[in-house]
Amino acid sequence: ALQPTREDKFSFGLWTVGWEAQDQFGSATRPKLDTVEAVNRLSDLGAYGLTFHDNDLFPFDATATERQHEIDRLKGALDSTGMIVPMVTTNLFSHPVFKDGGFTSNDRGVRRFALRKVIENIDLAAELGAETFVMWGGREGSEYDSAKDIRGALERYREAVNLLGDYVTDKGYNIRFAIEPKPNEPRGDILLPTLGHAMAFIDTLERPELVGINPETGHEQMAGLNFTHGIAQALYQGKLFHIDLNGQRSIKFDQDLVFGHGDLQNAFSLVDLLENGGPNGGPAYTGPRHFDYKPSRTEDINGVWDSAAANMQTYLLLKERATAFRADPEVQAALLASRVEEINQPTLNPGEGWEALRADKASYEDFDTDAYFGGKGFGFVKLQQLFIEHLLGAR
Ligand code: GLT
Ligand code: MN
Ligand code: MN
Ligand code: MN
Repeated sequence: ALQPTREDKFSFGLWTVGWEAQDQFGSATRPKLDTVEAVNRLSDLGAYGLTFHDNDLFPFDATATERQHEIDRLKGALDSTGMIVPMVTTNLFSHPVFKDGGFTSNDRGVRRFALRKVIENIDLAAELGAETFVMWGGREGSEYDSAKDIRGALERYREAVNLLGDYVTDKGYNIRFAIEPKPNEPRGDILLPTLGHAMAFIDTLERPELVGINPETGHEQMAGLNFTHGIAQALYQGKLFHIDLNGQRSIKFDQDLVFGHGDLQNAFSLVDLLENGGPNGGPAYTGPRHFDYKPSRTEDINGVWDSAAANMQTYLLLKERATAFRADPEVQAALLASRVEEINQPTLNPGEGWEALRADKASYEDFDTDAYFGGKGFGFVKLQQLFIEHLLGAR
C-alpha cells in the first residue's frame, strides 16, 4: 500500500523537481533537469501526472519552432509512459515585464500582454487534455499602499478572469480555473491572500461555476491559518478544484518542504479529511494529489528523487494511519463521548422557526447551564491523544 500507483493520482510540477535551487542569497546548486527525464523518473516512482508553466517547458523568448519542439518532446514522453497532464499554468511572474503584476499591473499594455500569454497557454492546456488551469498571481500586489488602487486592481483581476471564462466557453474547452492564494512573497502583499479572500472574489465573477481554488498547504500556514479548516470550507462550498500539497513550519518565508515535513498533525488531519471525510465516510476530494514543493538546496539529483518519493510515501503512510484511526473502536467511543457527530444534527426541529424556539422553555428558561459549566467536559484531549498515538504508529 506504500508503493504509489496511478490510482493514487499523484502529480508534480515540472518546476518542483526541476528547481535548480537558486535562492535570494545564492546561485543554483543543481543542473537543469530535462523534461523527458522528469516525466520518466516521476512515472517510475508511481506518479500519474506532470504539471507545468509555459516557461518551465520552453523559454519566455522561445521561437514558435523551439516551443513546438519542446511540446513534441513532452508529448513523446507522455505517450511512452502513460503519464498525463492534469493541470497547466502560466508564468506571469519571472520576466521583468511582470514586476508590477500581470492582470493587475498599473501598466495597461502589460495587462493586455499577460492576457494574451495566458490565452496562448490555454490552447496548449486544452491540446494536452488538462482539465484545470491554475492562476497563481504571485506578482499581483504591492509593497506600498500608496502605489496600488486595490479596488481598481481587483476590478482588473475580475475583468481578466471573466475574459478567460468567455474564452474557454467559446472554444468549448473542458477546462476550469483554480486561483491559488498566497499572502506575500514575492510581493510585499499579494492580492487574494488567502483561500477565503479568493472564494469571496470568485462570487463576483460572471461565471463563478468555472472558477475554484488551488490552495497550497504552506501558503495558508504562512498566514497562520489552519489548512485543514480551509480545505474543509473549500469542499463545503464546492470550490476545491485542485490542491498544492507541501510542508511549512510556522509563519515565515515560503518553505515548500516535502508534504508532512512541516506541520505533521495538520497534514494527518488533512489526509483524513481528503480520504475519509465525505458525508458517508468516502473520499471528500477525488482530484489530483499535486505536490508543489522544492527539493532542498542541499540536495543533489538523488536527493531530488528521494524527496519526490517522500511526498508520496508520506501521503500514503498518513492515509494508512487515518484508516486505522477511523477503524479503532476506542477512537469511535471517544468520538461519541466528545459528541463530534452531534454537530450534524440541525439545531432547530423540523419546521421550527424563531417563534417555536422562543416558546420552548427547555431551550432557555429551564436550560441548566450549570450542568455544562460546572459539569462534564467534552473529552477532546483524550480524543486528540488517540489521534497522536495513531499518527505515531503506536496503535
Ligand atoms: C510558484 C509558486 C507556486 C505556484 C506555482 C504555480 S508557481 O512556484 O511558488 O506556489 O503553485 O504558478
Ligand atoms: Mn509555496
Ligand atoms: Mn512555491
Ligand atoms: Mn503552489
